[in-house]
Amino acid sequence: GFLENVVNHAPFRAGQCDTSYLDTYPELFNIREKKDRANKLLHYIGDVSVNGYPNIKKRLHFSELREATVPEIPLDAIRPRGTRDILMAEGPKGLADWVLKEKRLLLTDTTMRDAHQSLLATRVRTYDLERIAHATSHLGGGLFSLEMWGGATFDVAMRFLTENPWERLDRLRAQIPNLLFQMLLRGSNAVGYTNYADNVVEDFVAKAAAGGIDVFRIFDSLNWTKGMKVAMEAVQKNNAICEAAMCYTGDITDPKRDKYPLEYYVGMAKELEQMGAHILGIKDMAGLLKPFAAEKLIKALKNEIGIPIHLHTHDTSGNGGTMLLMATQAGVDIVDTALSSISGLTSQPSMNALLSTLKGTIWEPAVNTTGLQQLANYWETVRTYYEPFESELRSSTAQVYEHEIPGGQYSNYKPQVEGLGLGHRWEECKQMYRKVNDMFGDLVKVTPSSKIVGDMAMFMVQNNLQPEDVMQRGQELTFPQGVVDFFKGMLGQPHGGFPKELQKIILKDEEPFTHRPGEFLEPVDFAARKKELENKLGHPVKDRDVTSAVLYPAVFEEFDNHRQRFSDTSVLSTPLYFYGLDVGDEASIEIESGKTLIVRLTAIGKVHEDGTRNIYFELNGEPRQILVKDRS
Ligand code: BTN
Ligand code: 3PY
Ligand code: ZN
Repeated sequence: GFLENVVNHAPFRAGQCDTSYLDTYPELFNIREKKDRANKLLHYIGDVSVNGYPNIKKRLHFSELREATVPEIPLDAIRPRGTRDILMAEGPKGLADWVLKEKRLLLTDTTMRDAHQSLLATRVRTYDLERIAHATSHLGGGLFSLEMWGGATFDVAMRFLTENPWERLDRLRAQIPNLLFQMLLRGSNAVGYTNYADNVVEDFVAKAAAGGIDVFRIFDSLNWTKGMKVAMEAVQKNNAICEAAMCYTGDITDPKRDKYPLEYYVGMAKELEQMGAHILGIKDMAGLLKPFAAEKLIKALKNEIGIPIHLHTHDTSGNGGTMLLMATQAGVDIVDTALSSISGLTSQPSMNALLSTLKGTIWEPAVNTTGLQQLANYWETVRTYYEPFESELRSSTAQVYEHEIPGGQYSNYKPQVEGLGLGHRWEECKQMYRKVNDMFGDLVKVTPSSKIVGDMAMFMVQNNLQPEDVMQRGQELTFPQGVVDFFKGMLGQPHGGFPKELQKIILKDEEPFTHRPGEFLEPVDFAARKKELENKLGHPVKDRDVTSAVLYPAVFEEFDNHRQRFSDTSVLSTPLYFYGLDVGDEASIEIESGKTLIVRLTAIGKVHEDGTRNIYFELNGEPRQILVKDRS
């Protein structure tokens, strides 16, 4: 209206008028900002309505998706005292002692991180997490922790969901002050796929701890403890809980698979305890730990170490629930499970099912079974929004003992294989994954070493190569850069070393090194990076966004461009964000607390010569028209 005309008027914009009144009352400009925001969001909605969300195999329709029911928490309900209250009172060591004394089995709920990383390609948005957060803090009262950050979520939030991972942390922390927040940290690779300079890892941990992460599960993708030290010390320095994890691979019950026997794990566990871990994590990322192996492992560890044991697995084979039961009987302290509707297959075993199993036993967890069912019901509906990201795995499969693909990689690997046009050779890619593992000397495979194996397998399938071909004609081949860097030692040293002959073939004339990569990487000058970034983006940035940009330079910039162009699209519901509207659909958007926009798509105009279309909306009952490029 009038105000818009004024602020767009050239003399006004050039400052050729007395604006002291406006300077005195900056709040007058809020209207403009809100209008601007509404306009930007309409552009996003118009764009996604016309062009769809990039790279999804199936488009759903806004009007066909149901709103998920959020369990009602009475206004006067008192939030249950939780594990975070214990941490606040007793500190990390006190919390670990409390765990040891607790006879009941403790549960971590992975629904907000690994479960959807493993079933839905990490695509669950902050919107859906935040809506259930308050109810989770009440109904999840007796849980040990919520795993809700880290792993692939940091990257995927920016890259595919165009949202800020730090804001996700803030928004969840604000709603859930009583339960421990847990993240997955890839040691020297932080939340990335490559080793970073030590000060980058230290900076990241400090910011994550300040943002509200309590438990850091730290691992190294080769079980190389040297690659964990910097991160572990940073966590200890920030007075958070240091859960140092060893990754489980192979099979300790198979005498033929003797590279990783029981003694290997006991030795590593002792080392991690000596390095100051508050909790020992066992990270069975692919679900290879079989029931009797779990019994053997937990019993041995309970005899050899004095810190609590936290067991993580994936239910890919369908043996996950049985395995957790054996581990429970053997004395494990904490296990990872997911709410039933987002459990099973490549995700964690079902929490709700394990609860029924343990009912009436000495291990029965002190949680609200009905409440956890209500939370599972919420996620059952929310999951339908993400259908295009589901893998085609419909039943559990013992094939995982052959290919050994981690659950968190599986649901992302499939789209990568499809993206290369190799969808019809998926079976071959899985088998090649194992062949590459054996060729590489039988590795611990977990991000990022798993990505190296996966990339190499895709490369070999794409180029019709077998391991023999690589050994014979490798000198002529150009290998994926990640594979070359891996053999150079950029991710650290694998147990037993690299296979020498293959290493020569892949590195050609380059010399590998055996030092810790972090010792050689230049420390990052954060102040300089901040200046650079602000100059490039043309607006001020927060310190933690500098951290994001240091970890993921290109991804962060693209995310920032999206935000400048469309404003914060994390306020859009998930159906709206992925699928836009069809003509006649109406959606409400709460752009901030108490401020709601009602958007109705009234018509989509014909394509113009230049490929644009007019999109007609009603915004709070007023007609609005925008121009969108049709990219079809
Ligand atoms: C894994 O690969 O082990 C974990 C899944 C991570 C997937 C993300 S999606 C974007 C990025 N590019 C990749 O190739 N993988 C990661
Ligand atoms: C990750 O690092 O993202 C994982 O989930 C590894 O299992
Ligand atoms: Zn996992």
